[in-house]
Amino acid sequence: MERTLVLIKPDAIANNHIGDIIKHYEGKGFKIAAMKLMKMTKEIAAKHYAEHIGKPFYNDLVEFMTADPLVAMVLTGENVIARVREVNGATNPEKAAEGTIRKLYADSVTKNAVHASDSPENAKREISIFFSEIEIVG
Ligand code: IDP
Ligand code: MG
Repeated sequence: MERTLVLIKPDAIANNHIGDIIKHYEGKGFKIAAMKLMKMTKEIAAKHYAEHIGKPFYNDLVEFMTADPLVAMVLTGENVIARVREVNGATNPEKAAEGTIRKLYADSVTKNAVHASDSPENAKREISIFFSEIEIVG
């Protein structure tokens, strides 16, 4: 069964949308294999967002992601990596399709409610940043 890393970002938590967002994933039949509420450190951010270091939005992104708690989770299911990104919607919520999590709950292109891995390689890499294998069931 495929695994992906999802983060419910600090804006969505501040707006009380943890339950709403989990409902979207459960509604699609994905299973939660690991989950925790935590704060992202600058060190974790630099690992997780390594591909974005040096981009114009990087500092604002890290500032936002490390300021307040987030929820990290591992979801499992068939083709879960691609399907969760569909459920999440486009990075920019103004361009996200109707009914997607970002369309419904995101504040802005940076404060866009959720993160999900974009490939099997990144899913494996990102999951290992947030969870040890014994914390993952399924
Ligand atoms: P993704 O989250 O849809 O995979 P990425 O391109 O991987 O999008 O960017 C990572 C995160 O960086 C986005 O989710 C968003 O929070 C932020 N971000 C991406 N592009 C921009 C931008 O052009 N301006 C501001 N923030 C951005
Ligand atoms: Mg990405």
